[in-house]
Amino acid sequence: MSNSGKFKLPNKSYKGVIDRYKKYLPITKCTPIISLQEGDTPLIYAEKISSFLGKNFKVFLKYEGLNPTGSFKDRGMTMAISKAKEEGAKAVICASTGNTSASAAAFSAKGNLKCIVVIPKGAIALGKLAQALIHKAVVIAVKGNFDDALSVVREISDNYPVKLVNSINPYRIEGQKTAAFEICDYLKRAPDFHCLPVGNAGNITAYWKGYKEYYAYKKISSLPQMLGFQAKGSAPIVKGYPIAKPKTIATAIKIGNPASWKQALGAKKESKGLINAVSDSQILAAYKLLTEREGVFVEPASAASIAGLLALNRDGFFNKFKNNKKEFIITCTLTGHGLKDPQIAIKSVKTPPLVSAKAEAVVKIAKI
Ligand code: AN7
Repeated sequence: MSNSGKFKLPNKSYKGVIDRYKKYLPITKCTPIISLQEGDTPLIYAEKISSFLGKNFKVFLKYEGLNPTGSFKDRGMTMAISKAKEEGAKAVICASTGNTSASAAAFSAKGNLKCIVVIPKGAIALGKLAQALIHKAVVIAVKGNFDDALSVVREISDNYPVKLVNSINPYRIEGQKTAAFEICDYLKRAPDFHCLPVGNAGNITAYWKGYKEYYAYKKISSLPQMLGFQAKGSAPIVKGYPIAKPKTIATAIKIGNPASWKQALGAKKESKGLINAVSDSQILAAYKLLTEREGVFVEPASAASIAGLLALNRDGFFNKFKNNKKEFIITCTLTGHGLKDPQIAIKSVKTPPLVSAKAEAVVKIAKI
């Protein structure tokens, strides 16, 4: 819908998730579509990880780090910002562990909205903070954690003319469900299992909604079991009570009282799935496995999908499906790009050696 002057966009070019899936989304002819051509992310076959599980397993990585702001949040944000524009909003607000704020800031820039971002002090990965700031959001840190920040923005949006664009906003969930559609369109069936990290629990809610809708539309004939993973120090859903002081190196999912807690439990129960916890060291091991063996760079929270999958495999969860004639498809959402958190990447590797600028010095160290 953008005004591109005399230049006509080619008709068949990709225009983002709202344009592709408008039939399944609550938009009207009057909705101004604010898009950065988000979505249409690759589903990468993970050869090494598949081999860990066994011959009749195929593991695919839904690489959401390739969205325009580097995370899955863009799918929901195009909907939330477009609907905010339709409703005449002038400003939006969110609390964030980083990715929501980066996405809200970018889509607000595109849609000419003021964007206010409330973040927990000192708990945002560097790349995400840079994004919110460079897109000119008003960024405010609070002395508290994500859950405190979320209650502040809820109160503000209840009392002032600013639209809340956290995943409590139902349009966020609507946009995010398109990831499930893409997976089914690509595979031409539903996966048997779907693994993903769980923080505020919006994404597991959205995927499950997407799969159920595609099933209702007869686009797929089965539903996956949803396998969600929280970080051990921030695992309220696993423990069954809110965590006052959540802890984990995966700052994106450092959340003690998820807004979509009930919906996440619904997805788990209806899909006969589970929500488990993985330790920081399991997350880091999966993070390294993805980068070193699969060539895919994600942020730590995203690696929780793979950490959880490998832990389930080790514990025998998949044993009853092994050596079966049927082929099992497992999809894992990799929610954010590795460049979001360069500090953790640098911390988890050795500092490169410094040698004189001579061929023999490099050859010696590189063992050529
Ligand atoms: C990379 O940006 O909550 O369970 O404020 O950034 O839908 O919350 C981010 C969450 C997983 C968890 N992976 O998804 C925020 C925020 C990454 C994330 C999650 C987030 P939800």
